[in-house]
This record gives sequence, structure tokens and C-alpha cells, in this order.
Amino acid sequence: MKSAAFLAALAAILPAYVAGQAQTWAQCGGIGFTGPTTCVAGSVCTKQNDYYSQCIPGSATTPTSAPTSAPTSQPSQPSSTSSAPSGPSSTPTPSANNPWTGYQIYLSPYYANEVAAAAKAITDPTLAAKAASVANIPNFTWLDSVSKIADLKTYLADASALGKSSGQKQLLQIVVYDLPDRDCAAKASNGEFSIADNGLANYQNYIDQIVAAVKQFPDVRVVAVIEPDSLANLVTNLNVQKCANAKSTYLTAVNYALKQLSSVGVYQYMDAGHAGWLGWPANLTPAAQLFAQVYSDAGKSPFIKGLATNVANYNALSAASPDPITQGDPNYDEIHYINALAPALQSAGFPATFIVDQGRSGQQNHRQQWGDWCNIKGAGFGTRPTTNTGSSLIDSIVWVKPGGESDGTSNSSSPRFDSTCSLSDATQPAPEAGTWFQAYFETLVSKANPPL
Ligand SMILES: *[C@@H]1O[C@H](CO)[C@@H](O)[C@H](O)[C@H]1NC(C)=O
Ligand SMILES: CC(=O)N[C@H]1CO[C@H](CO)[C@@H](O)[C@@H]1O
Repeated sequence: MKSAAFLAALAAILPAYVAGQAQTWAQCGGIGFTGPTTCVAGSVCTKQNDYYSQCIPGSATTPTSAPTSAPTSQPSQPSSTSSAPSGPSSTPTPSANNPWTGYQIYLSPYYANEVAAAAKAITDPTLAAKAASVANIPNFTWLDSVSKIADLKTYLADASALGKSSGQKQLLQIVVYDLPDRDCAAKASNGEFSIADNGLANYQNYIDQIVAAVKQFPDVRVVAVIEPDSLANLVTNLNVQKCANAKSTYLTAVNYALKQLSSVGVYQYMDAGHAGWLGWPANLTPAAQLFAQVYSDAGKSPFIKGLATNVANYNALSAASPDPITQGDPNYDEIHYINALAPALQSAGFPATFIVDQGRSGQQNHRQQWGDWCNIKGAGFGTRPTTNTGSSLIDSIVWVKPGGESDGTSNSSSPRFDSTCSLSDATQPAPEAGTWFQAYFETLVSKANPPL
């Protein structure tokens, strides 16, 4: 943090020494970045995270993304003890049914701005119109750092006001994604907290802040995906030292998240990888046992609805025929995986239902290996979010990953470079994980299936 702030300060006082200006969508700052820190006319250098600032179209006076508080050093006071707002104290009552029923999914106006800016940058008018229509398709807001909780507060207040003015109850979709030593088996999405440096306490503080925000708006329903990849890594990747070291912290942290979020009525789906990961027959039983144990340890709250699959991945819910790369796995798509996992969960004591990410699953059979996950070439937006899922085990088809945000950088000198992002089926050059990837967004639009 200190060195980043120092470099930023240095860059700010030495603009004359920086040659050239970065192009729209290019990197313009971040830890270790040595290129130009100002942008060409028409775009503004905007900090995305400590690793990445990007030239976003627009002028300084028209922000294209939600206001985020500048990341600061870790808060030293847990907000739960000092500044938790005194919200309503009644215990929320869970609905027995599908959490989406009777609610309208809140669409962030900030996303609309981001998509509008992206659409404007497209010269082909037909493609631009299709791109603009993506703003009306709800995805999830990733709370991938403490600073993003500012967005959550904005959205909750906005959704609450909208619910009151329109008479249509609003539902907000979030991803809880800030575990210490996050992404233990890969590198592209390493997070802000480390176990060695007070990570568990920092994480609990992060959860406390989410809980305090949600508690203030009991009229807004919140649905959360809990910690993509984390528990799945504990099923299959304990041979990776970082995952083995993280195991007990992950379990304690996820337990804390589940219990606290249940206490304010957040409907939760724990991330369960995808068919090509936990769907292999040898992984199904250990996975079911782990998820059932975590559910039980968290008190079997009815707000812990079940599991989320295929988050940020590319698998079809129901493939026309098995992709050759799935050979050997009878669960070659998400519906086979879910149908195989659900009974195992049930017999382990977890009556789980599912949500399935189809945001980037429109095209199939374009990966070289099933394990490839980074900015896959030829992917298109997939089936639109719907509760009309064709399976009583699936509460909703969703778009969890915001299509257009990068999975990871292809720059091999970045501290978060993962070699998966430079494989031949990965789109390159790619910016840092979570930041806008215009060329990739345009492909998702043009290859959308069903078409936009
Ligand atoms: C790659 O990353 C390094 C370190 O962050 C940076 O200095 C360099 O400019 C980047 N290269 C490109 C092509 O973006
Ligand atoms: C609810 C919502 O619209 N969430 C996100 C969708 O994706 C964009 C980026 O592509 C985010 O900025 C939104 O917050």
C-alpha cells in the first residue's frame, strides 16, 4: 500500500517525465507499472484496484462507474463494535420458495453507464445497439475488496428508493469475494488480505460492514454467491501449499460469512466450481460431504439455499452433445453435474438448490482443455437470467460474471500474471482481472447466443 501510494504520488508530481499518453482502455497505473499515467483525450485514468488503473472513456466530470472510496490501509477498528447502524432488530423470516419470486432484480445504473460507454466506442451501429442492450441484463456486483462496499451501500439505498417509488420489490445480487489468501490455486485474482497479515480479522470486518449495510434496508432482498473457487479448492487442490495453508482459515471465514449474512436474511449460494471440476465422479462425494459439513457448521440456516455453479466459467447448462474436452466425465455439462451432486448433498443432510452462471456460455466447444478459464476466445453471452430453468433443482439461471471484465492479465511481468491467461485459447493482450476488456466485450456481444 505504501509503495503504491508513493508511486502514485511520484507519478502525480512528475507528469512531465512520463512520455506519451495511454490509449482508451489501456493501463495507466498500478503497482509496478512504468508506462504513461495520463490518457488520450476523451478518456480518464481511473483507478480500478492497486494493480491497475485504466483509461475509461468519458471526462473527469462524468464518472462511468460507481463512486468507490479510495482503497486505504486496513481499518483498525471493527465497525461492528464501533459504528454499526442500529437497524431493525426483528429476525428475518426466510421464504420457503425461490428467492427471486415476486422480486425484480435491481439493475445498477452505474453498470448501464459502463456499458453505454463501451457501446459508444463501437463503430458498427448494429453491434453498438446490441452492446447497449446488455445494460438491461442483470449481473452480480462483486464485492472483491472492502472499498466496493461503498457501491453496495449506494445500490441498497437506490434499490430501496426504487422499490418504494415503483411498488415493485427489489432484489440485489452480490458476490462475496475477499477471503484472505484468495484464489489459492491460481494467481490472477489474488486479493487484498493475507492470512499472515491479520487476514481473518480483516475478513470478518469486511463481512461486518456488508451485514451493517444490508441491515439498514430490510425491504431490499439480497442474494449472494459465497466465495468463488474457495471450497472447491479445498476439495481438489490441497496439494497446492497455499491452499493447504489456507484450509482452516477458509473454513472459519466462510462459516463467519454464512452465519452473519443469514442473520440479516441474505440468501446464499456457496460456489461449487463447475462440471469439469467437482463434477468428476471421484470429486462428487468429497464435495457433497464438505458442503454439507459447512452448511451444518453454519447452523443449517434456511437462508443458505444451496450452491452456485459455473461462476465465471463457460460450460453449457445443457450441452447439445459433449464437448470432446469433457471426455471421461459423464457429467459433461452443468445439468448433469447438478443432477449428480444434488442427491449426494441430500443424503449428507443438505437439501440444496442451485443457481447456474450462463453469462458467457453462449458458444461451446471452443476451449483446448476443460481447465482453461481465462478470457476464452470465441465465447459469447449466453442464456438470459431466468427463473424458468427447466429444473426444480435450479432456482435461477444467472449472469454472475459481468461479461466484459477481464479474468486476468496476459502481461507476464505483472505480479498477478497466471500463465493460463497466455494460453493459445486465451484472448490477448488482456488487462488485469476485474477490469474492463473492451475487445472481449465486443466478442461476447457479437457471439451472443441467443443473439442480442
Ligand atoms: C506489463 O506489466 C508491467 C508491470 O506492471 C508494466 O510495467 C508494463 O508496462 C506492462 N506491459 C504492457 C504491454 O502493458
Ligand atoms: C448489478 C450489476 O449490474 N452489476 C454489475 C454488472 O457488471 C458491471 C461491469 O461489467 C458492473 O459494473 C456492475 O456493477
